Amino acid sequence: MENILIIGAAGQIGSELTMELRKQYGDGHVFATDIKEAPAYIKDSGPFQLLDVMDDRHLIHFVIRHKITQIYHLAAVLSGNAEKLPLQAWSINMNSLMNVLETARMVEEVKRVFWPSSIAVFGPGTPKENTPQVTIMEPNTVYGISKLAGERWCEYYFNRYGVDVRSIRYPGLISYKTEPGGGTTDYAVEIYFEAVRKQAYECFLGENTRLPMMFMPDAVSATIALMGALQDEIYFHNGYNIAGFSVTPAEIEAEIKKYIPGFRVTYKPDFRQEIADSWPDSIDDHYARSHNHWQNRYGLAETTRIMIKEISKLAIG
Ligand code: AKB
Repeated sequence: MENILIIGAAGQIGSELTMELRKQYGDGHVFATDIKEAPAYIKDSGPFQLLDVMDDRHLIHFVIRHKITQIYHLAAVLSGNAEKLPLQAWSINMNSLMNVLETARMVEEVKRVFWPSSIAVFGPGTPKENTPQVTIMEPNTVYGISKLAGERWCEYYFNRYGVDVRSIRYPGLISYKTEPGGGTTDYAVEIYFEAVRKQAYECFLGENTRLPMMFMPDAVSATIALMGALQDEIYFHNGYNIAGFSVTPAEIEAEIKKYIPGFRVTYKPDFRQEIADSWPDSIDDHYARSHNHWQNRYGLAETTRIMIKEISKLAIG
């Protein structure tokens, strides 16, 4: 029997992953935690508790008390916010990961750990098109440096202590249930909400900034496929490249205009433009597809159709 701990369950990925894992493992076996309150659907469908992953003693007690067998550690300071407070972001991103890895090393019942990496591990020197799994990695953002260091630690804990930690280099994630906060790819969520709410959006990236993106159901299925794979199918314990579609703000704008013809976007790049310019345009993910038996389902057109439909429902209430 599996007992699963989700750290960061109130966040963009956590809120959707928690619900999917509850379907698969049973509501009572998926323990949602966060430092902030979670949405009602998380609290009403299974156990939820406030937990600060920076508090290592509380974390280990929680894991022992609830006989946790798998940990999903999803809490992080994203790229834009990390540039505003570099030392705090470094401390939170690294120390929280170390607390989770140490807990998994010490508590024998913990069999598997998931920790999200990001396309931010790549840098200006990385090939931009179809970025390979193994390539030059010289990130120049605090967030990217913390993700690359985290990848190295994950692999170290696997090689040295046998902690079965698995990871995905998420692209920008597009979703309507919980909005992200503090990331560079956040524009690709905001643009849909503002299109429905105000028919206007001021974009903080330039119109031709191409970045890899993915619709949340694909990210959730990739994560579950990776965590369900047999141990000898997992070759990379640092982080798998995964790809959905590659898109610019202007292309999303054009797609949204098919539903909201009066939608207007103005482009006013800020400090996040430089971050976006250092990341890949598109990703080669053939290892994730063959090792984890996973395939993405959503492109820009289908993502846009669903985003507009679901956000319109939310707007009506
Ligand atoms: C961010 O923009 O910081 C994140 C990411 C790509 O990891 N969404």
